[in-house]
Amino acid sequence: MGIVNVTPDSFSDGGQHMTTEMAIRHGELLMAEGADIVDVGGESTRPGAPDVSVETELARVLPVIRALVAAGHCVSIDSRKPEVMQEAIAAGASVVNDVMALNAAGAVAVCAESDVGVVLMHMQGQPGTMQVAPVYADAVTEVGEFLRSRAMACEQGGISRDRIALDPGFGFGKTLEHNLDLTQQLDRLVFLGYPVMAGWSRKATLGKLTGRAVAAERVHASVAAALVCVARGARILRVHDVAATVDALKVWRAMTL
Ligand code: HH2
Repeated sequence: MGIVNVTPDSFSDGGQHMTTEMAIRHGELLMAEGADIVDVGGESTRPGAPDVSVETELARVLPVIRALVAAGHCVSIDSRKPEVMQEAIAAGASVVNDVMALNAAGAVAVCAESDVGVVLMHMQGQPGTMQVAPVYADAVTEVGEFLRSRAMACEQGGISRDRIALDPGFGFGKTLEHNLDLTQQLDRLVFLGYPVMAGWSRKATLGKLTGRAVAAERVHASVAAALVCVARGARILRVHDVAATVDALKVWRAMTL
């Protein structure tokens, strides 16, 4: 899954794909580089990011979704707002990727009324404050229990099991240790029986591990993290650097299967 952030303030590529034309071109590039899905977002969820109105988010993402769908691509909408999900689905999006795991009122119903796939992500707290002091008794158990309960709520709400993927939400209300625990024990989330998505791409923990303060310089670290997640059973990788990740996966497959 390649990432297109149509935002001025995303943590690693904010402002780079801000106009509709730039965003469409970037989505086309990621698909040409080997992505299977392009994830379009109109609101940054980086720590401390300001909220964005429904109107602003729609104005950013809808023309991009329409163009990429018209070009035949599988498009995902990265949003936590049911209104945005609904319009994105009407515009042809086939996946809803939600950092709030469809917890907003009406989100499950909007997705259940269509045939979209959904990605349910774990986050502790809210983007504004989530990195202030995240606390868990046992991060892997708590994230697993949360994701399982959200998956059950979706199934009860009419989203069949085969439409659901789970994501531990690296960096969303988690310290470096929590992120590492979740990666080392990712197989415990895989064991829940849903495809698992991993989103390590360029994140701050990789900066801490490598000493790289600039997010765009974390490509090698991101590829390494992606491969570790694949080794632990992840089925979908959400990445900014599609070409590098696809090359690594090709070598991985040739040498391990
Ligand atoms: N990470 C980000 C946004 N959405 N969705 C899922 N399912 N998993 C993730 O790990 C995830 C996500 C943050 O990355 P990015 O979109 O590049 O940044 P921003 O939120 O600043 O736009």
